[in-house]
Order: sequence, then structure tokens, then C-alpha cells
Amino acid sequence: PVPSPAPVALMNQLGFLPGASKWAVLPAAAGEQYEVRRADTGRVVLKGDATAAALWAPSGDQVRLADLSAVQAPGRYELRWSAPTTSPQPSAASHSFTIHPKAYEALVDASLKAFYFNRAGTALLPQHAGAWARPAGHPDTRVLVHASAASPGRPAGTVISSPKGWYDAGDYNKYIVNSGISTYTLLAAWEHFPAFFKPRGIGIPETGNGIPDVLNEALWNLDWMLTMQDPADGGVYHKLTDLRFDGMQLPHLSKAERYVVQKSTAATLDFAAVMAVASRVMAKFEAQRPGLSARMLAASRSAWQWAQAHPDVVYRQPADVVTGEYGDGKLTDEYAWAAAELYITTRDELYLGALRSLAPAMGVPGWGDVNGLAWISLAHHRAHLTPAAAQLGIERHVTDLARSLTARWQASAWRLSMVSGDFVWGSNAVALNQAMVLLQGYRLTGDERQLAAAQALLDYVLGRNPMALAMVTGQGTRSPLHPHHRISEGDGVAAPVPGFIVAGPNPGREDQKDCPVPYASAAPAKAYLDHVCSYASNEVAINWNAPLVYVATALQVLTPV
Ligand code: G3I
Ligand code: 9MR
Repeated sequence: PVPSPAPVALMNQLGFLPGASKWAVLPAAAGEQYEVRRADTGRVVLKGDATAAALWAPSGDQVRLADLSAVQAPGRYELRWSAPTTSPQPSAASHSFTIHPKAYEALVDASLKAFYFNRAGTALLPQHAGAWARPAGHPDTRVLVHASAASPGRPAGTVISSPKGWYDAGDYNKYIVNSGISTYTLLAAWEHFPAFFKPRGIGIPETGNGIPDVLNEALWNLDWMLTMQDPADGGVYHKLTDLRFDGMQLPHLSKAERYVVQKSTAATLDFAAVMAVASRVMAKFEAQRPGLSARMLAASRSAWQWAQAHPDVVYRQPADVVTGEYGDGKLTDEYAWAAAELYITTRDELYLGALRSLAPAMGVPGWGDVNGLAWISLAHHRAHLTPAAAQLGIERHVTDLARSLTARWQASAWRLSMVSGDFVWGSNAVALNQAMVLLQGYRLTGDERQLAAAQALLDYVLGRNPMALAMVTGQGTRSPLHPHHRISEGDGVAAPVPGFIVAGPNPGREDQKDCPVPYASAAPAKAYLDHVCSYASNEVAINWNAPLVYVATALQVLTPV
């Protein structure tokens, strides 16, 4: 496939819900006035004045903004603005967009289905995977205990079985820390919006089994996570991995030995948190998976116990292992998150005590900082906690951060809460996790600016960005064609596997030594390269897709139509 030409106005390429806040970024040279016409009748429905040209520091561009929010009726529209007076083109420039009451439903389905496409240990059949059908890879029924993970009951070289789970990203390894936040985010989408997910089938093998597909997909990974706990002591292995990264080939061609590596406190606490969430969710599906809820709670409690006895076992990459690290020396957030989820599920104030002594500060969630997940769960369940929870100040923690992100959105020349320092490896997930925080603020306060600021972040990843790219494979009019994804690269199908959000701009450009072509720009919001070499800006990952599922769902459900 060949990329389509870049449009001149930057907008969400999937369009908008009727009641949404709707913004377009215009070049600084655009004239002051803009108008919106219906594409079918040509009738002018809005005339407005663009904001004065201003610098957006992350991209280094001077831009003007057009606010199209007043247009609400479903349909197709043409945005037109006057060309610069100095421009050789005499006519006005234009850009089309749509308004639709189900604007993000297909995005939710595709971004959730991406997890299915990344399943380990199973063949993807044509009736579910279409052109991306493939043989089973990495059964993981014969996994070796690495020397770093040896215990009296399981000396080095012991063979264990640890099947299923999702591949983490473009690589074929499975990491508990990153599985933790990713699986949680899908479970939160279910806990917050069950009515939306109940009737949705996305065409996976389990569709129609009496469990909603968002949970069917989460269960594929939860079943794997359970096998990563040492039953003898409750500790959880940090990862299941090859010793070095596989080649750019389909999974069934990889024959390297697989290992479980070192138990860590971060992995064990993330596991405890997710199992506590999953236990309360699966309690409603006892008929479909008898005993699973109780098993998950027991697994969560024994993981918590292990962490009490091993409070600071930081993951250290063994010399013979070079795959992803997910190393994190700060563990108070993992403690707080596990304590919060165990408290919510059990109402046992032992865990509330632990939480209060940690006094976790709300932050934008990420794999290395999970405090925010604790507050998101506490906020959602605040009406069902014990009276002592009132002292936590749950609402204030969430709304303070949502307000500060909203202030950034309001002040931004791009109308976006992302600032230069947010453009790190996986910046698109920083954007979507900011949106997740804003959406929690909106759910608590009803402040429409918080909903608008969240919408702006979805707009950003779907095309209102300097690359004019919908950064999700197969979505919008221009999207990434060459993600760093072994399956997409190895399958012989021209189009990448659909529904994956790529990492996004990352001025760190840590992959340059391995890339034959340079990035087009080093500016924070432009340091992106649509080339398979670019593992620092163009890889896919489960922890980047999960907040896409959440944010697309939340906006679809919460935006007035
Ligand atoms: O948070 C700091 C920030 O404070 C600092 O200013 C900035 C400056 O460089 O760095 C920020 O940290 C970065 C961090 O990502 C942000 O989450 C690190 O530099 C950067 O090296 C780190 O990258 C991680 C990358 O692995 C390399 O370790 C990514 O988060 C993480 O998503 C990525 O994960 C990989 C797995 O290891 C293997 N599987 C694929 C997966 C996705 O690429
Ligand atoms: O392909 C690897 C990718 O999945 C990881 O996220 C990335 C992070 O460390 O590393 C990639 O592997 C590269 C390795 O780190 C350095 N040599 C080139 C590898 C990619 O071709």
C-alpha cells in the first residue's frame, strides 16, 4: 500500500459524535475565516473565526484552530477556510469530516480484536482472522525455569507449562508487569461500561459463550497470568521469554527455548492487583467459569503475602537475557494499587490501612506508575467501600489531576494536554492514559471541559497530529503501514494486522542505530518514523492498545448524541 497524500487541515479522521467538542488544526498561513458546509446540499451551517496563529512547542509549528463544535447533526461536511492572501492558489482550501452517532464503535471492536491477533499459543482461523489467519506459535507448554528463578521446589531447568496470554508487542515475549496494566484497563472498561459491552461480539472463538467478548479476551491473558505464580510460595515470575528477541517471522517459525525469569515484587504486586479485580468481575460468571473467581482471589492474596515477605525484589536482567526489561525500582505504587484492589474486592480494612500508610499520589498511569489505577478503581467503587474510606479523599485525588490536565488543554495552541516532556517511548499511550484520567474527572464532576480535553486526545491519535496520521493500523484515511510487529512483517499480507495503535512520536529515537533511514524530524511531537526498523516510535504494544479500547468506549458512551 502507498500512503495517501496528507490533508492540509488536521482532524480526527474517524469523525465525531454529535455532541462532541470538535476542533481542526489549520496552517498558520490560513486566513481568519472558516466555514462548514453540508457535503450533500452545500448549505453553510457554520461560519467562524480561527484563533490567532500561535506556536505549539512540541511540534515547533505556528498553527490556528477552528472550533466546529456547534455543528451537531449527523452527516458529511466540508470545512473550508480562506487561503493565505499571498498564496498562489486562488481558491479556498477544504477538508471533509463526518458526524455519526456511532463514530467510535468500529474502533472499539478493532482495537479489542487486536488483542486476539496477538494471542500466543493458538492458531488464528480464517473465520476469525480473515487474511491474518496464521498457525499456532509458542505453545509454552514446555517452559524452563531460568537460573534466576530457581527455588527449592523448582530448581533451574525445571519444566513448567505456561500457555496462552498475549504477545506483549511486536515481540513474542510475555511480561507480567505490562500484562498487569493492560489487562486491568480492559477490565476497567468492562466495569465502567458493562451495558455497552454486553451485546458486542467481535468474532473471536469464544463469542456467544455467555461471557462478553471484552472479558473473553481478558481471560485469554488472565489464564496465562495464573500459571506465572509459583504455587509453592505465591511469588510471580517477572516474564516468560526467549533469551533474545526472535527474528521478524511468524510465531510458529520461532523455535527458541522459553524461560520464566526471576520473581519480582513489581510483577507479584501487579498480579495481585489484577487478580483482585478479575475475581470481583468473574464472580458474576460463576456458571461459565465455575470456581475461577475464588481461585483468582486466593492467587491475589498469596501474591500479596509473598510481597510482604519480599518487599523490594527489583527485577535485574540476567546476563544471558536481553529481551524487554520493564524494570522499575519504585514499588510503592505497585503496593498501593494491589492494596486498593484487594480492599475494594474484599472490603477488608487491613488493605485500607496499607493504602493509607502509602498515601499514593495520583498520576497519569503507565506501566511503571500504577498509582493512578488505584484511584480510578477507588473512584468507580466509592459508594461500596467501608465508611473509613471517606478519609482517603478519593474524588479530590482524581479531580485535581483532571483539572490540571484540563488547564493544559485550555492553554495549548493545539488544544491538547500533551506537553513536550510527554513525548517518550509510547507517547500515544501517555495521551490515552491522560484521556483516561480526564474521563474519570468527567464521570465525577460532569465538567464538560474534561470530556472535551479527553476528546482532544483521541482526536490527536486519530489524525489531529503533525503527521496527519490516524496512528491505528487500518483506521482512518492515512494510517501506519509498517509497524514494528513481527506478525505484520512476517505474514506476507501487504496491510498490517489491523486495530493496533503504534507507539507514536519519541524524540529519544533509541532505534536510530538500527534504522537505515532517519526520522523526518526530531521535534517531540514529530519524531516518528513509519518504518519497520523503528521499534522506538512504530512498535505496537498491549499497554498502548488497552487505553485506546477504554477511551474510545468511554467517549462513545459518555458523549451526548
Ligand atoms: O519516564 C522517563 C522520563 O522521565 C524521561 O524524561 C524520559 C527521557 O528519555 O524517559 C522516560 O522513560 C522512558 C520510558 O520508556 C517511558 O515509559 C525511557 O527513556 C525509555 O527507555 C522507556 O522505554 C521503554 C522501552 O521498552 C525500553 O525499555 C518503554 O516504556 C516500554 O514500553 C518498552 O517496552 C517494550 C518491551 O521492553 C519489549 N516489548 C516491546 C515493548 C514496546 O516497545
Ligand atoms: O524488536 C525488539 C522490540 O520488540 C523491542 O521493543 C525493542 C526494545 O528493546 O528491541 C527490539 O529489538 C532490537 C534490539 O533492542 C536491538 N537490536 C535490534 C533489535 C530490532 O531489530
